[in-house]
Formats: sequence, C-alpha cells, structure tokens
Amino acid sequence: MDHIIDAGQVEQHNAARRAALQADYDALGGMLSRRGVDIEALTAKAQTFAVAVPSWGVGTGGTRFARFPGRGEPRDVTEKLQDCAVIHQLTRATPTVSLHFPWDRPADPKALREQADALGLGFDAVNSNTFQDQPGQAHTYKFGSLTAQSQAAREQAVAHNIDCIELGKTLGSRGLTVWVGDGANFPGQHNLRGALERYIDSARAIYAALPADWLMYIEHKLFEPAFYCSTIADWGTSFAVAQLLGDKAKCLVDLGHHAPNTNIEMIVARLAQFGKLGGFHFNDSKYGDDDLDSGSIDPFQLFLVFNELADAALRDGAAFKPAYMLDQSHNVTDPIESLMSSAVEVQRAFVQAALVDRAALAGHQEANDALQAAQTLKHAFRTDVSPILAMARLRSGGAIDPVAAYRASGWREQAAVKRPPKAGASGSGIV
Ligand code: PSV
Ligand code: MN
Ligand code: MN
Repeated sequence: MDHIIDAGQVEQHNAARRAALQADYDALGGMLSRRGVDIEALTAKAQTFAVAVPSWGVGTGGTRFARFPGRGEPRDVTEKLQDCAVIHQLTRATPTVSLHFPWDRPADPKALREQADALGLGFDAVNSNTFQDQPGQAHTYKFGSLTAQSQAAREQAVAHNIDCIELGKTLGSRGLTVWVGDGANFPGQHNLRGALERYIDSARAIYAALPADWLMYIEHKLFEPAFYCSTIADWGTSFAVAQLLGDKAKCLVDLGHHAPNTNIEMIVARLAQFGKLGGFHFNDSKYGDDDLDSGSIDPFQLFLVFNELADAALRDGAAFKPAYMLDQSHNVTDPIESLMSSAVEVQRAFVQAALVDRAALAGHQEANDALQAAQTLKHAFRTDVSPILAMARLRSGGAIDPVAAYRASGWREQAAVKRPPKAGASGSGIV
C-alpha cells in the first residue's frame, strides 16, 4: 500500500508518545476494570470503527458570502484521494471515500479505482448532484430537478442519477445518496402534494436502475436552498418514500438537516425500529445546516445518537449496519485536520456508547428511576476514552496524535508547492 506520509515519520511521532500513552491507558484500564469493563475489548471494538470521508470535504468550503481558498487545496479527484489517504493513514478510521458527481467525475474511472486500491481506500456511497446547473446542461434545475414541472428536466435528473450508479459500479460503490434542493420559496408556488408525486415517480425510475446489492439513501433536509418548503424536508417524508420504493431504499440522517433542538436521537431510534435507517452524514450545527466539525458544538447529542445505535445493534445484530459518512465544510481550518478531528469525535461517541451499562439502565427504566437512568448515560459520556482511541490508532498503524503528526509531516506545505492555485480560484459562493 502506498503511504502518503513517510511511515518512518509516523513511527518517530509514535515513539515519542508511546510511554505516556501506555501510562494513561493503564490508568484508564484500572478504572474501567473496577467498573467491570475490559479495556482490551473496547480497544478492539474501537479498531473496527469506520466512517467515510466526503470528497468535497477536503477542499475549503464557503458561505454564501465568500470563499477563502486554502493553500495546497486538491484541484481534482485524484488529489482529493491523496488527502483522504492522509486522513486514513493517520486516523485508521476512514477507509472509504464518498464521491459527488459531477464534481468528481473521473476521466478514467478504472484508473481512479486503481489509485484508490494503491492508497488502501475504497469507495462508499456516490452522491448525485441535481441542485445546481452544470455548464452546457440542456435543462435548468432552477425550478427543481426530480420534482420539476418540466418533464425534460425531471428525465435529465433521473438520467444523471442512473449515470452516477453506473460510475459507482465501476468504482466498487454499493450505494447512491440522493439529496435534492427541490422546494419552493413562496406559498402557492408549488402544489405540495403534486411536487411529492413527481418526486416519487422520478425516484421510482432511479430505484429501478439500482443493482441488487445496492442501497438508495434518501437524504432529507428541512430547508435551504428552498426557504418556504422543501419536498423532502423531514424523516417522515423520507420514510414514506423509502417505504414506497422498497427494501433497497433507506433514509439518510444528516445531523444538520433539522430544526434546532430537534430530538435527532429519537428519529434515529424510530428509523432503526422500522428497518429504514440507512446511514448518516455526521457534522455539527448550532443554527441550521452549518456543516461544522462533528462533536464541536454538541458532543452529548452525538453520544445519544450512538447510544441509540448501540441499542439497535444489540436488538438487530449483524443485520443492522448503517453507513457512516462525514459531511462538513471548512472555512477557517485545514480540512484535513478538521476531518481527522471529526472522525475521531464520531469514533469517541461510538466507544462511549459501548460503555453504557445497559443492564443497569434497563433496571432504572423499569424502576422509573429517572435520575439514575440519566446518570447511567452521563457516566459513560463523561468517561474520557481518549487513551483507548489513541491505542486503537497505534495498534492499527496510525498516529497517536493525528493532528500533531500531520503538522510535523509538512504535508500541507508540500501540497502548496505541488498544487499551485488554479487561476480565478478565489471566487465566491458555495462550492
Ligand atoms: C446538502 O446540504 C448536503 O448535506 C447533501 O449531502 C449534499 O450532497 C452535500 O450537502 C454536499 O453539498
Ligand atoms: Mn449531507
Ligand atoms: Mn447539508
């Protein structure tokens, strides 16, 4: 496997931190064993954790006001893969990449797959894009795509999704994520029921092209770019559509796609209960679809989501395997650092949820002891599992401190030289 950062450098980084980590790990192991928890089992579990990196996340994002390009940003999909490989090399938690078409349309899909293989990466779900027009496109999406009044626009959007499936097949993907910005800005602009009927017709045509071993992930979002109503605004609509389409259609929960204070963990529990929880776009938010780093605003919410996932895994066993992806945008940080931090924060919630004493929790629930039930969750959440995460990375060949190792490697400085900015790259607007 090709290492992007010199393996010797990572080894040197780890050697300088190994003794301190072992001491912290032993101390935590002693504390956990007094609680009847085997730290080795938790570390082995942490090593199984994987979350996909969004290809669009390795570039600097933007707001609707401006975009401030970073140094050494990837200029095409092959450079994006290199950055994804750095993230996985140091965290050992991100073995797959989620591509977005046509942004990432490869000139040679087979060659891209070979590059990914050489880097030890695979491809997660592919994402279609009918929320913006592409140069030379025959029919505009200004008034919608899968729901458009124009039959030609709808057919074009369906054909694009089928094209994504075809590309994904060559790349070894097993899923298609469909998010549309379709909706209305004015009451009366849409017949609310008619728009959803057109969406369902279009979605059926895409679903019909899905290979037997693929899943179609339907991603809901409350608002933006539509500000009065979005056609697939909530998990209820997403669930209804997934039910109509069939077993290969599931719901995707992007944590940022809900109104503030929505009980997302309950949505997760409901979708899991009815077999329609397909996967996640992890990120964090304070106001809307902020696409902030995972765990940066409300780590307790992330923990509660994983608490429901742990419960579902216990109930449903191997059949329960939602897809984990990140979806975030960076305006003020190095995207590689932010994505590494997010992957670690999601992994942290996964391990903390495994620490919940489920027998004790069930006992408190039966006894209606609300205070102790809440304390049981808090006890797991408050446990600092950092040494477990670092040990899992070390044992899997990653870095004890991924951000420190990355900075010491000088990767960004080297990329800035190898990847001079494209002319006009300081443009504004969301990319
Ligand atoms: C929409 O806000 C979204 O969350 C969807 O996942 C898109 O595909 C992604 O952002 C990238 O723009
Ligand atoms: Mn998303
Ligand atoms: Mn979003």
